[in-house]
Amino acid sequence: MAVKTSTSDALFAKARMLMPGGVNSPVRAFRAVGRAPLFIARAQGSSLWDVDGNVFIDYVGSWGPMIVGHAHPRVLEALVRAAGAGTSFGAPTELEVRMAEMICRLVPSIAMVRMVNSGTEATMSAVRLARAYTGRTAIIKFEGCYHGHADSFLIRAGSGAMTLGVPDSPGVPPALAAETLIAKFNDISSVQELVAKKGNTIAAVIVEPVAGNMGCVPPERGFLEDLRRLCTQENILLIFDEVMTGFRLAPGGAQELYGVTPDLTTLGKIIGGGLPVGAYGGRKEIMEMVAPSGPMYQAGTLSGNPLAMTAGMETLSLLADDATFYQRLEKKSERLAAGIQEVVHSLGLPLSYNRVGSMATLFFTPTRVIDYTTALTADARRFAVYFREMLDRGIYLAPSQFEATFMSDAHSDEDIDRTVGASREALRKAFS
Ligand code: KE4
Repeated sequence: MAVKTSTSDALFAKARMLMPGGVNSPVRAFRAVGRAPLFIARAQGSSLWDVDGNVFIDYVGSWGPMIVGHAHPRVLEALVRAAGAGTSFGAPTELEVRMAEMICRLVPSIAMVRMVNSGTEATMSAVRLARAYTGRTAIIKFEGCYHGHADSFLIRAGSGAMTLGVPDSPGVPPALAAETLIAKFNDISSVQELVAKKGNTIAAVIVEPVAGNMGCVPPERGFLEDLRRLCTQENILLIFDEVMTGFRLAPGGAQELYGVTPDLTTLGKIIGGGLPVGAYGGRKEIMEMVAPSGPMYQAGTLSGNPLAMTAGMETLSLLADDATFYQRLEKKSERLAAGIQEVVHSLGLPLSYNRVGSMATLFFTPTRVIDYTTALTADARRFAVYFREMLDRGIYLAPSQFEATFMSDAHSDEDIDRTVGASREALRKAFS
């Protein structure tokens, strides 16, 4: 039964007059799933309530940050306490020292870190730093990977750009776009070819170690190791964009899970516990190039904001200080994966499922999705039917075939079993 959404619809009509597409980030507009977006009133644990009073089990989790669940009491308490002391000073605080200590402890490849306000700021700054450190100008990214909306990344980008079919954005100067070389995810020979042609102009390779922005696409065995070896031998910096995977796949992120060490790491999402935070960091001799200790300039009025540091540190301590956190998350994620795959198998449907830890995607293609090309074989229209049918059954998925869904510690077995039951009915509808 379709959810009642008259209040959301009225708000959306007003929003469209005031904000491009009625949203502050494109993928929220539900353009790819053929219905208007829901306006959210509040969230708690694994649940979202929209402004019409409908309640949903949430698998977006603000696109990754809400790994401990929405409105966690410890995070809220800490935030209230911090806000009472003031919301921003534009001056150093002890909180930033403690956050930096925590990041360097959890991610050993980060010997020095700079806090910023978004994942885009983190990746944009990391690329500028790589260019400054190497004196080179070109970068390699992978088609279908998304590193935020800085000019250099909007070439064959994933996430909303891929969802809306605009992987290359207008407004990016051709001269700058030419400095972004495109390789194929999971295809080391495509990287070797670029290095053979342009090796001594390439400052960095930036990669999502587990791609989450063309849907969830794991690295094939040896891919990350080959990238590491190639970058080392060519004096190219390897940047792991762990904005999505950081603190999600393990306390030390994908680099801990796969045992591959990048030169620089970018972080976001979970590190802010739902408040705007990003970070970039790595080897000291690289990071000391960043102003004011070095000549590479990067700054931010609200970088290291005390409220964002508080929410982030409280969230990180809930992960890092809980010996069974990641086992619990894996059990929940495996329960959902097994349930969905059993439904797909019992209905004999031509779908494939990718999962790494608590990030996963059900692809509407029988093809095993290993890169942008295979991701594009998915039937996004049929996915849209599935999305709408799940929404009508109280399950809030990522509104795009080319995004990952996220499990949190707040999801119960009952939530998961309800999701599996709803997927059986929704898949029947999508294939009827
Ligand atoms: P932000 O600037 O949106 O904080 O982070 C950009 C970014 C960088 N790197 C990776 C691997 C990312 O996944 C992201 C942002 N992810 C998307 C969702 N796939 C954000 C959602 C949105 O654009 O609204």
